[in-house]
Amino acid sequence: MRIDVVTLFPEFVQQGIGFGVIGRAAERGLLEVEAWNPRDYAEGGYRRVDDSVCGGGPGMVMLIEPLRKALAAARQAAAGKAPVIYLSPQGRRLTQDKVRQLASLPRMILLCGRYEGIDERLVEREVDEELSIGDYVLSGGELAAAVVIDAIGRLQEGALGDAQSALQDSFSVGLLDCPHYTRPVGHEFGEVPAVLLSGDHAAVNRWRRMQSLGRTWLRRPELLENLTLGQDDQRLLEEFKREHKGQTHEQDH
Ligand code: 9WO
Repeated sequence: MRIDVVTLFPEFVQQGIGFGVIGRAAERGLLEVEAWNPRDYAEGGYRRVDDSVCGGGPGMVMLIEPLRKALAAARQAAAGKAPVIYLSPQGRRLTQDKVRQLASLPRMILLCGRYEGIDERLVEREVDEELSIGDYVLSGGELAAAVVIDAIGRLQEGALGDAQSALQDSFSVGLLDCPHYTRPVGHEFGEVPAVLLSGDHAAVNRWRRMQSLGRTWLRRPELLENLTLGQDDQRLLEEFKREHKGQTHEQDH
């Protein structure tokens, strides 16, 4: 997959893909990321990329022309249709389902804003989709773009060592992940749950499923409402609830 990123801070985005699973995916050519700086397409000695907000008020808005030219350059750099995705708090929320859809595309263009954002006329004419990674405001779209690249990059065929890993991800089945442990089995902080040392794979799988269901119930009950649990899952969740008597859905702190 190829991802072109239009950003005033190319290094910012490139930094996000240098390490671990995504770094290896990039090294192996599974993922190609190139940045395009609107500053390089700006006019005049000052190479202006922003101007004051129409209607007054503090802050600056990114100019149409440098962004339009950077987008055109990004589009021409590789063959194939590429959706332009603008990262902003006004976008639709990114979910793992959406990540999976995007991961199946051959290419896309991520547009990062700075300041108060970009001129809405550019959004209307050049942006196919506005995406948010969560309900908070950053100082620009770059970290959000890095999040999208990371989430998509690790799903590229061959990026994860174990082909099963992506299937077992938290959220791939709509549930939170179970807890994990490693050695030593006995530690000052406590013991590893005995079932994980039993060698009984069926029992281990049941325990993990119960933990996933239970944690989802405790921490993200709204996720369970979107699922229809089978009879086995319902029993496991009831067992978890019995063992966690007294605990209830976590309230807002
Ligand atoms: C700035 C601002 C200042 C005063 C009052 C409200 C304000 N909103 C913004 C604003 O949204 N600035 C954005 C900064 C403009 C677009 C790029 N920026 C951005 C993207 N911040 N946060 C994101 C983002 C992207 C995706 N998912 C979550 C957040």
